[in-house]
Amino acid sequence: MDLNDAAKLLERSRHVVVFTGAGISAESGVPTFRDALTGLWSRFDAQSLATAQAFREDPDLVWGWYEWRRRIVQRVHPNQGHLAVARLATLVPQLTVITQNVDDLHERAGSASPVHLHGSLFAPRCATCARPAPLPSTPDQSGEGRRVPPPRCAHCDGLIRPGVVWFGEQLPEPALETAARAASACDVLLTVGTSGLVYPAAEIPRLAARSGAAVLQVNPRPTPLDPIATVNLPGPAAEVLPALLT
Ligand code: BJW
Ligand code: ZN
Repeated sequence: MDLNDAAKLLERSRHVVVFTGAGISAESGVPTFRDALTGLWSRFDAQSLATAQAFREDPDLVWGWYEWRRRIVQRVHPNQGHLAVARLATLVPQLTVITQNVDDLHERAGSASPVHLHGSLFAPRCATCARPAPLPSTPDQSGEGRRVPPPRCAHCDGLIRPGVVWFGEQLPEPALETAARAASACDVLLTVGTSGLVYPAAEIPRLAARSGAAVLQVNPRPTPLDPIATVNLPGPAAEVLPALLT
């Protein structure tokens, strides 16, 4: 099967799930996690930044790191990959966008309500009482590796934490449920720019494959999802996705 066959599959499908990871935002200038030279985990230690324990031990370091990443996302723009995903919604009867990304580039490209499995950089909440908190309106104090003290909760004075899902934390139940339901009901799942290493999210394309859906994978590099993919479309998302829709 090649790009043309994959395009035909998409065209004829009734319910498409698009499952995205950091790779779809790479060409916008948002760093991925696991790419060898440019990935965040090649320069930063996940255990000291992306766990609840890290936040308890050094809230200023963790909050500062997420502020730095939020400011990067605010400065960049959706790319042709995000735009193609938004356009796909107008070409098939039903489309569900499921993203592991904590950026808002799908929304800004015009995808109505992507399911965020790993939360968002733009939805901070209280670490104590869990109430949502406003984004800081202070001028940008962030910078790579710079400590920034987190704001305090207006209700209970607890520390405000980033609204993302850290290692060892449960994924938001409604998001995971919606994703699992869509994956088991779709006829095509298009996985884009994910290493497929992080669970339970990586179960989503596997679930679709077990339920009989065709799995189309867009990624410049091999991933553990290669064996379940009906077709692998190697290349950057901002090139392959528009080509798939023409
Ligand atoms: C391009 C491109 C271009 C480049 N175009 N492509 C089973 C087995 C082993 C371990 C576990 C397991 N089940 C659970 C675990 C533990 C853990 C886990 O999965 N660990 C593995 C890493 C080993 N999972 C968890 O801890 C999860 N929680 C949990 O299991 O809770 C259980 C529980 C139960 C009951 C009570 C309490 C708990 C939570 C996982 C949360 C993950 N969080 C992060 C950070 C979010 C916050 C933040 O942003 O800082 O989410 S980690 C990071 O990885 C982030 C991403 O969403 C996630 C996935 O990464 P993604 O998107 O795939 O990016 P990369 O960088 O890995 O890959 C990029 C890809 O793009 C590459 O393939 C490139 O080739 C490609 N690419 N340029 C297209 N231009
Ligand atoms: Zn609170």
